[in-house]
Amino acid sequence: MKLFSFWRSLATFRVRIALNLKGVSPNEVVDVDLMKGRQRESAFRAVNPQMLLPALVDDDGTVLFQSLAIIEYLDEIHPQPPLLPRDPKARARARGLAMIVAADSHPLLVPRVREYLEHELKLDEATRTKWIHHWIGEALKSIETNLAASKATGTYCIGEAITVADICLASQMVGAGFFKYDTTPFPTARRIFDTCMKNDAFARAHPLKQPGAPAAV
Ligand SMILES: N[C@@H](CCC(=O)N[C@@H](CS)C(=O)NCC(=O)O)C(=O)O
Repeated sequence: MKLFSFWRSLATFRVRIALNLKGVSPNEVVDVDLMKGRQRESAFRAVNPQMLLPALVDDDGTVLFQSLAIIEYLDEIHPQPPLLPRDPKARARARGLAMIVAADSHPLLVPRVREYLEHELKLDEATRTKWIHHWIGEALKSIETNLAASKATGTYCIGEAITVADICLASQMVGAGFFKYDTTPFPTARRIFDTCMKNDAFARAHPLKQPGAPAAV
């Protein structure tokens, strides 16, 4: 397996957590520097025409893209420990919480969007930060309200087992930190995030633990 990755990529962080939880190590990690725009160069465009990280190339050459699709694939080929609950309603809940992050919040913050705001719409830095904080906050408010109100919430987003919802929550919280967004109004999300980050699979996957990462953002 070959993982196309960049230290700062939150979507790749999600996949790294899943790989670690499953005890799978890619044979090769290929660095694609998003800060230098390497995702748009032909070498990576040939791997993922969407020009987004992560991409995971399986041993037979199949290219997988989109973090949630990759995580579900890993869950299917390495069923233990499961990353989705068995119960259909709990499964839908785990996917729903995950998608608040991966489908509705994170895509609004990524380099291509930030660059569009800056270079095409000519928004100044303060306005761009306002945009980023708005969408981080919208997701965290809905996640916090949802988690705090649900009997399903336990040590983790869904009871006592780590699911894809916790993986996505971790990426949201780390992203909030990168963009200096205050998460103190979200105690349930913070509690679950803190618990997750004590797990070695999460801790080792942290963006700042990856090759090329700075000591702090
Ligand atoms: N929905 C995608 C998001 C992928 C994505 O936007 N990745 C970012 C890094 S976290 C990226 O490669 N951005 C490059 C760009 O915006 O040009 C997923 O979950 O995999």
